[in-house]
This record gives sequence, structure tokens and C-alpha cells, in this order.
Amino acid sequence: MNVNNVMADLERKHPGESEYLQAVREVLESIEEVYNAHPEFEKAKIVERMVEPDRIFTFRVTWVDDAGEIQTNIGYRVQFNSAIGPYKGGLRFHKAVNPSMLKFLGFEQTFKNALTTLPMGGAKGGSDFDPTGKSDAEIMRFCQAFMLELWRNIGVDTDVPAGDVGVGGREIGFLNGMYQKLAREYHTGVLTGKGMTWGGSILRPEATGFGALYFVEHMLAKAGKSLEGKTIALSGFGNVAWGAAKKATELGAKVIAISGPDGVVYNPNGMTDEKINYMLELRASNRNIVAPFAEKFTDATFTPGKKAWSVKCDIALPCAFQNELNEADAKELLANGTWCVAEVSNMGCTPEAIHTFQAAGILFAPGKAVNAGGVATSGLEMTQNCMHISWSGKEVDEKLHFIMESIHEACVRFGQQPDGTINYVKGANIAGFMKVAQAMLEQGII
Ligand code: 2IT
Repeated sequence: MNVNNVMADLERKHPGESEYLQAVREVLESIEEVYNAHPEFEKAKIVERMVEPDRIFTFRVTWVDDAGEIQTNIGYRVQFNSAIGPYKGGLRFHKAVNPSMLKFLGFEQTFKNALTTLPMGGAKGGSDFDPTGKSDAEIMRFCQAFMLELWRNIGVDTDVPAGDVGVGGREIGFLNGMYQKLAREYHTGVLTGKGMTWGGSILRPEATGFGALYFVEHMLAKAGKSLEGKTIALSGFGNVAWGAAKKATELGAKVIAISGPDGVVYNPNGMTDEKINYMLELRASNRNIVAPFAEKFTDATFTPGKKAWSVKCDIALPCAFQNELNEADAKELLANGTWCVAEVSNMGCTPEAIHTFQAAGILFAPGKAVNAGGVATSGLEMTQNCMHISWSGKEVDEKLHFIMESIHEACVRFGQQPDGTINYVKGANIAGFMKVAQAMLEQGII
């Protein structure tokens, strides 16, 4: 395989799909050497088959808003790869959603799910529906209209969606209600991230953020450091940022910044339970702004138009959206003394930002390893649903701990560099790739 040739071919087939092409290039660059050492991969054209989704469903979603106006959005489900298990991955509701974004997310999901140790293939879906400013009734009607199309293409053993940006417990509830009505199928396991009274797993809401902090703990321990007393700037204020803030605080770190599309909140005294709980309220308001945090808590200050990366911190955790941390942000963080960056959002850093961190020799880990605790706990939710039981919080947390430790170990194993450092990007990509590639190879040309 020659990365530039594969990429040229993909660019010709999918012009302008920038996020998708970025995600594929990143993985191919990391695996090129290992791939070329396995002629059987080349012979079976594993890369050429793996970079294209198995299939994409696209559908119109029409619904009526509170003013009685008819609204039309586009819905998608990208079923990327099922070599190691049924399709699994979240749904994103955001105005910028398009096929390129969902293909990048589905591609990443395939490797991430492989890292979790659980048998799950990769998928992603969503809509260009913008939840900002929508009422709960509008969100319900949209979710119902979305499921009216999607339901035929998903199932407990075929494809199990969950949440992502703009889709949380409330939306999963509305989606599940409509699925059951249409399919007349009452198995609890067709979606994950469900409520605790109807099949949800304890700790699933916290799992992405908790898992990320468990990963960071391992990464720091390997470098002879700990979280105790460290300052953390994180972006976003939604479900993922909430879980990360909660666990970081529990582990003795101080979360001194959160952010939104409107600006950054500097929070020099760190988080309290009240502040952490208020993040959930902010998200549920559907206003998509973080400024009210600094109105409610007077020891915090809000600066409009600034990112979390303008705050001096030890550790930076992107928790919001792809490419939210660029080269200029990376340089600002380094100038301020940041020595660890872990992507909690999917592809949170631009390739230039990653190169800047790697060239500076600071600790850096990619989203597909760091945030895999979310989908891993979805996998644990599926298991509980299939067994018709519920595990305790302690049981789920122990399993999550074990999974994050395994992912860290896999990154170390495949990312060990001759100079003794660990390239976590390479480690995660190679570990995920090897598992999916082997599974594809053994199952023939299909
Ligand atoms: O990006 C992700 O891993 C998720 N949005 C969670 C997917 C899932 O199926 O729980």
C-alpha cells in the first residue's frame, strides 16, 4: 500500500469530503509500515475494502414545529464495518451533519470498537436537525419522524445506535418509544444509553468521561505522574465534558475551564458537585451557551469568543467536536506549559495540532482510545439487555476500568517507539486495524 495512491483514489471518488479523508489519512499513515509487512493484507485488498462503508442509508425526515410549520431534514445511517460484530455507534444531531462527517465518525468507530475488546462493528448516523432553541415537544416529534424511517435498518443483532452530539437520554427515550411502536418488538437492546427503568446501564451516561479519565490516569502513571493537584481545561459542557469533569474532580484534579460555542468559562477554584450538576441543566436548556455558568457561580468568569485552550493548564481535554483544537491553539497551550493532551471528542485535534504536540514531545492520546469507554459501556448495556439482567454500578465500573486498562496496554504494545516513548496515535490505530483486518481476512471476500 502507498498512502498517497490510496488517498488520491479516495479523493477522486469522494471529492470535498474533508473530515472523512482526514480520518482515513491519519489511520493509513500510522498503519502503512505494519500493513506492508503483511502481504496477505495487500493481496486481499484489505485497505481498499476497509475505507469504504458497507452501506449508507439516507432518508428525508419531515416533522411539524410548534408554530405549525412543516420542517424537512435529512437523516442518515452509515453502516461502516461488521467484521467483528453487529454495527454499533451513535447518532449525531447537529446542523453541520453531512455524509463526510458521518463517514469519518463511522470509520473511527470501527477501530475504536475493535479496541474495546467487545464484539462490535462500526456505524454512525444522525441528521442535520439543529436542537438549539427547540422545545421538548419539537425534539420528540423530530425523533419520532427520524425513527419512522430508520427502524427497518436497525436491530438488536444487526445495528444498535446510541447517542452522540445532540442526542442524549431524552432523545434515546423518544427514539426507543417509536421503535417499539413500529417494530412491535420489545427487546430492550436496540438502542443504548437508555433510561435506568427501561434497560439502560448504570454508568452509561458517565462512561465516556469516566473512561477518558481512567485512560489519562494510566497514561500519566506510565510517565511517572498522577492527576492529583493538576489543572485541567476542557472544552464543551455536554454529557462527555460533564463525565470528564466529574471524574477528574473525584481523582483530585482541578477543572479550571469549560467552554461553549459562545466562549470560555474560567473556573479557577475548580468544580463542586453543584457546578457539575449545573452543566447538565445547561445542556438540557437547549440554548447551547455556557455563559450562564459564570452568572450562577460568581467565582467563575466568562470570556466571549475565546476557546478553552486560551487558559493556562497542565492537561487539555477536548470534549466537544472534531477539529476543535488547531495548530494555533496547540502552540498557545505549549507556550502556557501544557504537557498532556487527550482527545475525548472524536478527532478533536487537527493533524497540524497533533504534529505540533508530537514534535514538542508532550503526552498525546487520540479520541478512538481515550473516549472508547462510552461505546464500551454501550456494549456492556447490550450484554445486560441480552441476559435480561442489570449489573450494579460497581460491576460496570470494574469492567470499564478493565477495558480502559486493556486499551492503554494495546496502545503501549503497538505504539512503543525505539526511543522508549509511546506514540499513542500509532498504537491505537495499529491495534484497532490489526483486529479488524484479521477478521476480514478470515471471512473471505464479501
Ligand atoms: O463516539 C462514540 O463512541 C459514541 N458516540 C458512542 C457510541 C455508542 O454506541 O455508545
